[in-house]
Amino acid sequence: MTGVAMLLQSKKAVGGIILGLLSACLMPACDAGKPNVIVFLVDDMGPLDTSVPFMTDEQGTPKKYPLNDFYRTPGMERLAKTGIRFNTFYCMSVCSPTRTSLLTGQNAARHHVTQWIRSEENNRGPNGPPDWRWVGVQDPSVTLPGVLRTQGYKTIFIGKAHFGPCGQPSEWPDQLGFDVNIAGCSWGQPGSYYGQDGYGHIKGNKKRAVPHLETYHGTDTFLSEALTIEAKKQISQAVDEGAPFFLDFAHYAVHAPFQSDPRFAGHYADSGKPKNAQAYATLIEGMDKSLNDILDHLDALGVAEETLIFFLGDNGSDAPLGPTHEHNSSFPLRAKKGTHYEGGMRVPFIASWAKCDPSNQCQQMLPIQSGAIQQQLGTVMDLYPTILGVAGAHEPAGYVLDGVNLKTLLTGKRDSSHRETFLMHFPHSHRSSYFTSYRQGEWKLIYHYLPEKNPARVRYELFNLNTDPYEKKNLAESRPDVLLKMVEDMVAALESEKALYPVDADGNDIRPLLPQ
Ligand SMILES: [Ca+2]
Repeated sequence: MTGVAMLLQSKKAVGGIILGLLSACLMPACDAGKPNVIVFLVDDMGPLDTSVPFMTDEQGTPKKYPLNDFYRTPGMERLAKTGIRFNTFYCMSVCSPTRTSLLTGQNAARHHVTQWIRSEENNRGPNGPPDWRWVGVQDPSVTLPGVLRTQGYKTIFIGKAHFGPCGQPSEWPDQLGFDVNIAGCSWGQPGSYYGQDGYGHIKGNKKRAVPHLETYHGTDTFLSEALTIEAKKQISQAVDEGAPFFLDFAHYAVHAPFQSDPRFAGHYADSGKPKNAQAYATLIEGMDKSLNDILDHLDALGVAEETLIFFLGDNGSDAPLGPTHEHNSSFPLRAKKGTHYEGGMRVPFIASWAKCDPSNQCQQMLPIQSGAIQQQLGTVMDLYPTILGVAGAHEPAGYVLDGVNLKTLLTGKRDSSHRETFLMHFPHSHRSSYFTSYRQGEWKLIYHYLPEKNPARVRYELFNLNTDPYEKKNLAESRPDVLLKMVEDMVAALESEKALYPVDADGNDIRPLLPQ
């Protein structure tokens, strides 16, 4: 080889290396095996608060109910077309326990954030366990964003946090593994949804004024819109920086106060529904516009194909449509937020790539069945292992997980190894007080520790959700065989998760009693 030829060859080699480095730098996040992930969390949204049907008939075909015709959610319809939704997806019955399960992949019975967190004082209630985790989760090394951050993800929080009380590190998402926090703090509701009110800083409930959004104070920008503008900015910035991102976009909507969003009020004026129910519907529609805007923005930036979206509510519906324990707010489901019935803890859930492209490498890694509806149950705890799975990450060594990876269920197939159980433990006082509900296959047990303090006034409620999905007929007395087994299995589940029990006046645990 001549000297010139050698020089040319070495130049070519160097050029190749440089080109390789450049293409690695410019490589879309997905080619590196790390898709962007957005959790789009809606506060207090139930599975009937949408024009997308989540209920199914006996053949598993989506079935519409009157509430589906009342609400308008074209953004969710778009996401349901590209993704898969779950007929049965469970969260805890109130905010902070669900949000902590999302962060940790653990059940509330195990992480011990069993009650919603009151910001200024410990709200364990008269018989609540003294050691419940009012201070929230404090260790960022085990949280979902904390682990994703070690994998090169930029981690962004926008909206309502409600992870911890005032004065604790858990008050602020950027102490829990998020690089960026906009509008998240201890508050479980906004001081006001109106920009003219400064979201509570100028007018409204000043003790719950939303932080960080001063730019919009005194304008007509509704809170859901302001958060969306901020989310789009953060997405653009993360894409510019070239790192994959994890965005926990947690709307304050549709939690009370039920303030009407003027952009959508006209759609419900002739509905015949009460004013606060109309206002609630405008909050739903504003949240839905936000989803649509985010999908458009991802598409415009050219990252929709490599961005995975998980849409869900954080507890059952709080729609102001009737008595707490009856079949109104989530008809045909029974009851609403905070209760032990299905309406208390069933939420809408959709998983989808922001834009379908089966040839995309990331989507091949996690194929999602478009337009499908999954009949097997999922829970909020499952998001932690599912998201770590797509990011190629693992939970910290020795860490105990209660969630399972939903990968197979997202393909629309049946997963015979998937557990069909859900334990929901609530040892506090609220709309439903001092209960554990335990779903196992077709059966659901509700155990009341202090039956005299609950509207049910019974210790045991037992429903067969196959034959009685709307919990109308208590079978506790007519099926003592099933009742005994369900109580035994519930006790075993509580013990294995190291649950804390309600206590009596002397501070002694009130443990579950087996039926006589
Ligand atoms: Ca909530």
